[in-house]
Amino acid sequence: MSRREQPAGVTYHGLREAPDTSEITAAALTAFAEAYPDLKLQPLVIVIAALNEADNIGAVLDEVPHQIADLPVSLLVIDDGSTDGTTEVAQRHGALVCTLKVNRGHGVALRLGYRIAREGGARYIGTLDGDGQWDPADLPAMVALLESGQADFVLGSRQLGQTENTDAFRNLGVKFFARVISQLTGSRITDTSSGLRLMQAGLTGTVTQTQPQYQTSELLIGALLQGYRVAEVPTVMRQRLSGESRKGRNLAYGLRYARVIADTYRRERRAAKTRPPKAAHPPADRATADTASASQSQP
Ligand SMILES: Nc1nc2c(ncn2[C@@H]2O[C@H](COP(=O)(O)OP(=O)(O)OP(=O)(O)O)[C@@H](O)[C@H]2O)c(=O)[nH]1
Ligand SMILES: [Mg+2]
Repeated sequence: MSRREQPAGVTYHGLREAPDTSEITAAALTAFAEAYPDLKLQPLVIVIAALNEADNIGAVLDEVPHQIADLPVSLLVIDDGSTDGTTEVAQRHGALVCTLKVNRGHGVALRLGYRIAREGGARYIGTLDGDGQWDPADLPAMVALLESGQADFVLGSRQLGQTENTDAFRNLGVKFFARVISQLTGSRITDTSSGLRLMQAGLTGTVTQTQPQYQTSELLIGALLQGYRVAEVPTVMRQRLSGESRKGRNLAYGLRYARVIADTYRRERRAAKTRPPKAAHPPADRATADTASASQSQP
């Protein structure tokens, strides 16, 4: 069966976008624009990609305050080809929902969300997962780091905080990849695959992103090597509210994750060589990063 004929309900696992991705996302955008003709987004947009999270997404959405650190919040769910009614549940719980007809991957779904948020005028974009693992209670501290000009991109770190995940292999992987990315980029990062993130909206448009699934490290490495300042705050990563990880087996996941890191690093190093000097295109309005957790790349 060709990828084009992939039926609804099957998860896309390729390391490159499926050939029909732009067609599928364009159809989703058109339907979204028709569903929300007078869309007005708030300055802070929380983007949640969800694949078959009907049992969890309601609680996730209910937990996010309408206002975070004085910023009004819009909730935007990208339903990534779910077959369990995720879209309807998310709508009932107050989110704007953009629905992909078939699953095209976590990265594709998030990029669609970033685009809608940017084009809708968001100042900051945050991410959470649709399974309740990341706690929005940490968002005010993250907003403060952006608002005070100390960072452009803030990660919630389970390593600085705590994880309730008891999978030793997965926890070792988190530590290992943090070391690898820290070594490669010259910036101390402790959690490279956090789903709790907050960033300047513009960053999502200037960092190259192509990964259908393994999007966290691609965005992070790209941002660091472009000179964006990345900070971390401690967070507690919880257990999934219900259901199984959508990520597949640990070893295959780890190997694919490693490959994405290597490919992204090579690509971004090459791009850095042809980029104009940093001062000519500062990524964002900035002051000197001075927190213990803030780091800046030395590309
Ligand atoms: N894995 C995966 N997740 C997707 C996809 N599209 C959207 N998602 C959502 O992305 C979020 C993260 O997926 P999870 O499978 O929980 O992955 P994870 O949190 O990194 O890994 P675990 O710690 O094993 O839960 C969830 O909200 C999913 O519903 C997809 O194609 N694949
Ligand atoms: Mg999860």
